Amino acid sequence: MRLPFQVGSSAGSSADGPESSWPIQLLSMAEFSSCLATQKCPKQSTWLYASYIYLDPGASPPDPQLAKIRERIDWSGLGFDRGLAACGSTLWVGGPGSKTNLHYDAYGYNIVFQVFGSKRWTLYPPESSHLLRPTRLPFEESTIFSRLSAPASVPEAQPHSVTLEPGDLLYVPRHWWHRVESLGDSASCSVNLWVPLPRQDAASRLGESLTGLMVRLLSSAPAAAQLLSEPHWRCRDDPDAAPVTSPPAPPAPGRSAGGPEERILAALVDAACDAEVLEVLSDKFMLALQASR
Ligand SMILES: O=C(O)CCC(=O)C(=O)O
Repeated sequence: MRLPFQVGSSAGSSADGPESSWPIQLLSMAEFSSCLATQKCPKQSTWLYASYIYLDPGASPPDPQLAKIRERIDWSGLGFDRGLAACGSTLWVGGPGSKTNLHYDAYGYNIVFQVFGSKRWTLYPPESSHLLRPTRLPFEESTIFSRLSAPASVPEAQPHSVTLEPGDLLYVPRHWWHRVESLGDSASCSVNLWVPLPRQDAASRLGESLTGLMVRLLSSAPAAAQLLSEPHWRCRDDPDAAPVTSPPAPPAPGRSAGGPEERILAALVDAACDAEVLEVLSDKFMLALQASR
């Protein structure tokens, strides 16, 4: 079995933003261990992280070794159905310095078990959201990243820090922001379980569906090209901007924007995905739906 390891840079880079897209290297566990042991690959200034490895057999082609890991996961001591919970678990295996940028998960709550190595979790309450500047681009249905590359510079966001050691269990309440980094010189491994809260999450799921719909509509070539060729889309603070002469190629959903038209489209999608806009849209959508019955 080979797992997709992100190869990140400890020194930070342009990819170290809210929507990091580190190169991926497929490695077996033996290759990963030997990389860490020899420090040849990666070099010391980089880190390796196999993150978000879903153990749900339906999420990826069935893998006998992942199935073996799944069989050994047992959350029943916490009252969860053994089989169901194991299928909903996710595996995280990283080398020294590996990390996950600041984000919150849109649904449910989270339980994390530290298997080996240690990790520092920095958590912020949902009330600090306005300080942490959520971004919705690229659109991803359940992980909402922060635009901040240095959240430590916002102490008023009330960070809570905890270090997980092997055998520790962490409960992450719904909508709490978190940033996670591996500590020390050895590898770390944790397993987590996102527990759905269907009643509380119903409104978020509707909002997310509408966001997805808007992103797809706005990113669909003819509609976006037509819309963005209108002169009023040119930035107000850039009156001399060259007119749009040819229909712009819209960015693929989930891609960062490049040229001016893509930036306008990106800003438009971002604005449309704003929580307040979505709340109004969800309410109006439900009313319209009821009226149409
Ligand atoms: O362990 C990590 O690096 C991140 C885990 C995480 O974001 C989560 O469990 O929601």
